[in-house]
Amino acid sequence: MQIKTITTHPYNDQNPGTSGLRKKVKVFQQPGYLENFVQAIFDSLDDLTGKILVLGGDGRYFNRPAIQVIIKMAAANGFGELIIGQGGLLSTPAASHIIRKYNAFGGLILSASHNPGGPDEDFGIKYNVSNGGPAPEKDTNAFYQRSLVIDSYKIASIEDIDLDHIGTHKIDNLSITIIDPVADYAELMQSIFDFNLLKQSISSGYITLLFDAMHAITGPYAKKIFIDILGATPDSVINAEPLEDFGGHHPDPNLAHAQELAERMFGLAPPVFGAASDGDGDRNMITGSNIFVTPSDSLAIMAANAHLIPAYAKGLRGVARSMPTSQAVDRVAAHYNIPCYETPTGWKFFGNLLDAGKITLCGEESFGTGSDHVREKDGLWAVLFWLNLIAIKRQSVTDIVNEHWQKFGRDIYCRHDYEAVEINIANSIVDHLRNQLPTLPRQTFAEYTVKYADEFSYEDSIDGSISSNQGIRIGFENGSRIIFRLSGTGTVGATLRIYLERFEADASKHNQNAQVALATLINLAEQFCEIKKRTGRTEPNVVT
Ligand code: VG1
Ligand code: CO
Repeated sequence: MQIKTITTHPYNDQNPGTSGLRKKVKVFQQPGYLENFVQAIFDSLDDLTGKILVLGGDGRYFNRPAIQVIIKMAAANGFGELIIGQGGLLSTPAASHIIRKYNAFGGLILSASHNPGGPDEDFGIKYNVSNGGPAPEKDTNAFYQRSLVIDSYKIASIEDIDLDHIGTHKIDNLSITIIDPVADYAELMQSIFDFNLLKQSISSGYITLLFDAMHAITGPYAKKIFIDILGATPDSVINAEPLEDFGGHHPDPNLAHAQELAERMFGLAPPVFGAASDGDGDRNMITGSNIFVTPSDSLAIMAANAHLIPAYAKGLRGVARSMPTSQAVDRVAAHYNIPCYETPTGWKFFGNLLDAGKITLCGEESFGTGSDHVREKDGLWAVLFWLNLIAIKRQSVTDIVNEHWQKFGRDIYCRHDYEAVEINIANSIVDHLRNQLPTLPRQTFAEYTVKYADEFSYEDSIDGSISSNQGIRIGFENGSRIIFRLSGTGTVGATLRIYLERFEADASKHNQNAQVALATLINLAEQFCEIKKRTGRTEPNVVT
């Protein structure tokens, strides 16, 4: 195999965010842009000679040409084996599983997750390490530092590989295997959940379900698992064909973007259960007939009922949530007397806790839940978890949620996103918030007295690493919180996220609309951050 060394010049913007490097496709199409970042990753890794690399993406525009480039670069850099999903496809949780199952050195996942796709939209790439999880911050920092000084990359002169047929190609000492992207994952799911019970519940008509794959990666996985294996009717999975532009939509599973699903679940004669997943298959939205389950509640409910699921029958070792996620799961952990960890936003912070066996279940408010079965959040796993719960408890989604609130109280929660804010204004908002932090404690606003006001900093209990500036927190004496963070996954301007929560113990007040119940906190948040005043906007772009 002939290997070429190509001279390149560094780009100064290849700093990975919350989950890999995400940029507009046009940015990735600049000469050497993708190659530089991939070479920066390879240069930063310990000896990769002869090792296994897993490769796949969510099928968005630029997925295929990027995979061909990465194959040639992985060949030139000395990997021994490449495992690639057929068609260049792998969901993020499936990639995590395949890295673990085949003892790979790592994997490259091509995705910008819930961001839109197409020639004028977003692309992304992230590296996962040998535990199957996203590279920790020390690695992503190393990739960035390397990208700033890179002056050449290596690429092999080989033909494009046929990605569409399963099989193995041998080129000198390199073997490239194209695998079925779904099979290993479907097998893993069958080892976790009670598939016989699920089959019965679905075939008897007790559970009717609707899954919206949003024209993203989960289509083939959902068809295989729900229709082929579990026997659901073919119309149970909608928007199942992965499209390079996701049909022109945001593959973001929330009530705003999963519109078709929302209309059915809140329309006439809705199915018992409805769910959606995002671009790369790691997020989940859970709904039932006329009910939407807030992701923070979903995490808490899963934790409270996990012992009913075969794989978790022995109980949970501990749980973790990202800092802005509501404290609902903390109450469950306290009830079962298991540890509850609070980490910064992003799945990479759960990896060490999972590896050390300190937690079994973890999640984020951003529609992400997962367990120690892989090292990524996992959309279809969460859907199967809920289906299994409904089948065992023989209760509707509404009853499961209400029963949980009655037992634990309700953490009323919502998130407001202000997208594409001009960077200077966003920074001025953060500075303004920071400046107020020292003076806020002990001040009272309506019925809220500030208990603490700070910037979240996290010390990893396993490796001692410290991650600072992970969001501004204002906590009140009654347990309520307002949190402000700038997103690390956007590609246009800055996105300010405002997270609001308030605990309600009184069951007679549990069925309130969250926006109404949180109105005082929403006004307080504006008083603190002045986003409306400073941008002239009247409302957030997305409310979840
Ligand atoms: C967002 C979410 C975060 C999640 C991340 C990656 O990050 O808030 O909880 O881990 O996306 O998810 P940010 O920095 O924009 O708030 V995914 O499904 O986009 O890979
Ligand atoms: Co995702």
